[in-house]
Amino acid sequence: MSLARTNLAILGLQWGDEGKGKVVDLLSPHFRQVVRFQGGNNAGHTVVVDGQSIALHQVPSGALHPGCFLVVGNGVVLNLEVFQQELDRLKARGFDLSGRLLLSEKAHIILPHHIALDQWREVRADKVGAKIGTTGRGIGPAYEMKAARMGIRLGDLLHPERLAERIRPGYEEVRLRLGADAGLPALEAIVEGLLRTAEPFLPFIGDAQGHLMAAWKRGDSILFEGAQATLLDIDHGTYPFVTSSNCSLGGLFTGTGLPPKAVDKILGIAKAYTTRVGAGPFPAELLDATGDRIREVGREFGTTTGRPRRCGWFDAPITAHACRTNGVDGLAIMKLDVLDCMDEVGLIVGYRTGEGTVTTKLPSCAGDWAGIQPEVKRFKGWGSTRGITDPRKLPVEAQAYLESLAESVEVPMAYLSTGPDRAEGYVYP
Ligand code: 2SA
Ligand code: MG
Repeated sequence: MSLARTNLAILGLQWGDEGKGKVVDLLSPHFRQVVRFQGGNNAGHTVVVDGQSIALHQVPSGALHPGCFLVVGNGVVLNLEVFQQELDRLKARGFDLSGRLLLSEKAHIILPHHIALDQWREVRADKVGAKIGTTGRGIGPAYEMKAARMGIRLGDLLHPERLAERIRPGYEEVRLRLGADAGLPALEAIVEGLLRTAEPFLPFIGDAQGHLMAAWKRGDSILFEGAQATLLDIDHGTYPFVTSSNCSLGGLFTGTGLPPKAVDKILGIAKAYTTRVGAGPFPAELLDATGDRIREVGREFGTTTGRPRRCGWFDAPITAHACRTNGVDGLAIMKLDVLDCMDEVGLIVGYRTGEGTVTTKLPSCAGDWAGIQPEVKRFKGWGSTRGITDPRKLPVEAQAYLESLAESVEVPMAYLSTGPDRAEGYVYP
C-alpha cells in the first residue's frame, strides 16, 4: 500500500496510544494538509525527533514539518489555554505555525465549567463504582454541551458582545448540578478569561470545511489524523467506557465536512501488544510481571495525565473489529521491539465464553465482557528487533508472530516500527 500522495486517514485500532503521532510525523512531509477531526486535549501524541520528544495534544502532528498546513476541523473540542502552551513549546523548539494553521469556526471550546463537571462526575461515579477514568479535561461535557445545543464555537469568539449570553445557559446548568459552592469561577470571569486567551487565535479562525474542499479539488494531498481509537469510539467502542467522540472513520466526515470520496486510503495503527488507560473491559490485560514489564519497557504512561497504562497481549478480535469498522487498507504495527527478549509472546485469537465456545465476536454491552476469557496463541520469544529496518532481517520467531498477527485481522502490513525514532521502521511496498 502506498502511503504517500493519496488522501490518507490514520486511525487507532485499539484503545489509543498506538503510536499514531510517529506515523503522522513520518508521513507528513508527503502531505500538504494535515487535519485533526475529533477529540481535544485528551489526546496525547508523542513525536520523537533527533532523540528529543515533543508531546502534542491538539496541534496536528504535522507541526514539525514546515511544508504542512495544519487544520483543526469542526469535530474537535479545543482548550485554547492548552493550545497556546503547545504553540509556545513548539516555538521554543523553532517550529513556527503562523501562516499555516486554520481552526474551524465550528469547532467547540472547552470551558472551565466543562472541566469542573467532568471531574465532579468522576468523583461521584467512583463512589458507586461507575468511574470511566476520563482524562478529566472536560472533553465529555464539551461534547455533551454541543449535543445539547449549548456549546460555544470558535466562531462565537468573533462576536464578543454576545459571548456571555451564549455561555450562560450551559454555565447555569452546570452550576445547578454542582451546587453554588462548587468553586466555579463567575460567568464574567469565564468570559473575560476566554476573550483574553482567544485573542491570539482570532486570525486563525475560519472556514475549515471550505479550505479543505478547495484543497481536495485542486489535488492537495491530505492526511487525516485520528485521535484516541475505535475501541474508545462513542458508538463502536466499549461503551460506556469510551470517549465522547467518533474516533473511527465516520468521525472524519462529520468532523471535517468532507464527503467519503475525499479519502482514498485508510491506515490503521496498532501496537504489537495492547494497552488501555481508564476503566472498562480489557480481556487482554496482564496483571502480572509480564504486564509490568511491557509497561516499563514500552514506557506505557499517559502522555496527557501520566497515568500508568494497563498492558496485555495483542488482541486480534478487537483489532479486527476496528479494521472492519474503518475499512482499513493497511496495518501499521508499532513498538514490536518492546516485546524483545521475552521467553514467549501471546496473541489473543478469540474469547472463550461461559459455555466454553471460542468466539471472535465482541460483546456489545460492557457487562457482558466480564465472563469472557481470552484464548491465547503462544509464540516463542526472540532476541532483538530494535532498529531493524528490513522485515526479512527480523528474527524468524518475530517474523512468524507478525505474520500470524496480520492474518488474524485480515489486513496486510503497511508499516512496521521497531523503535521510537523516525529512522526505526519499515514501509512495506
Ligand atoms: P475522556 O477524557 O472523556 O476522553 O476519557 C474517556 C475515555 O477515553 C480514554 N482516553 C484515552 N485513552 C488513551 N489515551 C488517551 N490520550 C492520552 C494519551 C491519555 C493520558 O495519549 O496518553 O495521558 O492519560 C486518551 N484520551 C481519552 C480515557 O482513558 C477514558 O477511558
Ligand atoms: Mg496518546
